Amino acid sequence: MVVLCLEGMVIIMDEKKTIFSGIQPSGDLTLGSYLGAIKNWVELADEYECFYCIVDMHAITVRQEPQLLRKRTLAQLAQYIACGLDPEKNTIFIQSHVPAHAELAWVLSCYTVFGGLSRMSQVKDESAKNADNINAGLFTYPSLMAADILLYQADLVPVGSDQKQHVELARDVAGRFNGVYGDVFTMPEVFIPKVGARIMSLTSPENKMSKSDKDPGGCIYIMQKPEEIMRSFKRAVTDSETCVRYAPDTKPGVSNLMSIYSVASGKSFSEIEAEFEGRGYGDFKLAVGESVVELLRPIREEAERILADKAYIESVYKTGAQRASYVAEKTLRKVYKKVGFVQK
Ligand code: ATP
Ligand code: LTN
Repeated sequence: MVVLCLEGMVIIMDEKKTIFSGIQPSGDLTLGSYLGAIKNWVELADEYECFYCIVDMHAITVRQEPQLLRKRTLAQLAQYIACGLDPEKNTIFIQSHVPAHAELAWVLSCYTVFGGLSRMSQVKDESAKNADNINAGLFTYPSLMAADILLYQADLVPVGSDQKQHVELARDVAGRFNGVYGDVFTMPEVFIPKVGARIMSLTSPENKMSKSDKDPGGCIYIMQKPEEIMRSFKRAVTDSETCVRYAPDTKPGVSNLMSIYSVASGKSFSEIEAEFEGRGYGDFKLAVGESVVELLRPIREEAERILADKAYIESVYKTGAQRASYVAEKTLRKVYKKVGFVQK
């Protein structure tokens, strides 16, 4: 057991393994980020010491409207809690409140090789989407993400499959640093769910469901009203057959709906195939839509309630930043000593 004393507050931390994950407040949270990431955070929360971050510093690699960024950051915090993350048990905080992230990111950028950064697909995708603003932050973003993870000596990083490459880069950086200075960083493992790792757009199922998607019908947001969710599912792209069967290569639209239904209802693919045998896609789409409405309803209602309580939100992010800083600064001090910086 580790006991932390912070400004009169005593925090007791069990010696559990550690989780770190984060989401950018660059848009409203989607069903994809819920099923690919947050749902697993909640499921893993009891077994691990968890740090869940709102990575606002990552978000500014793409131009953000300041008022909107602030609003989304607080809304995302309310949504984390509404999804089931208890701020008493988990450390929930805002990245820019813990300066150690920026400080370690600089050091790690000196241990990140150019070729590794050039291979990152997210850098290529974001550069293509923001051709007028291909900035250095977009390119060095994975060093900041490595700092996020390594500062907390995270054992596990639960994310959707699109983030696997970044966690691998964090492992490369940790390995390179440890190779020079000894065991400074824990080697993080990626945790990707078996179903839900890559939820696709409802209108173009060859693309990932993404909050920056320009087509509003392709994406479900966790705060969306039931009637809007149902409308999007009714319009979801399927195929010219009428058979509910899991075949992602030949039936991407139907297979995506099956993945969503499977995670939302807990049913296996074979149970879903049996349930809709001989029935049309209309019934199937309605059932998927209704399961998602019921999955998201309590989250939306709870998030609205929490968001109205400004004092509570402030107390969560302030306590979160204190707890996170305590752990992060310990790692940073060790790193500074190892690289040869003079102690303050
Ligand atoms: P952007 O459009 O800005 O790229 P995004 O919608 O892809 O954003 P992120 O903030 O990049 O969302 O992702 C948050 C977390 O949710 C990450 O762990 C990511 O892997 C996961 N995630 C995002 N979209 C999906 C998806 N469609 N399917 C499964 N997991 C997802
Ligand atoms: N790159 C991630 C967000 C992110 C993250 C992290 C995820 C930033 N730092 C650390 C896990 C661990 C994204 O774009 N979804």
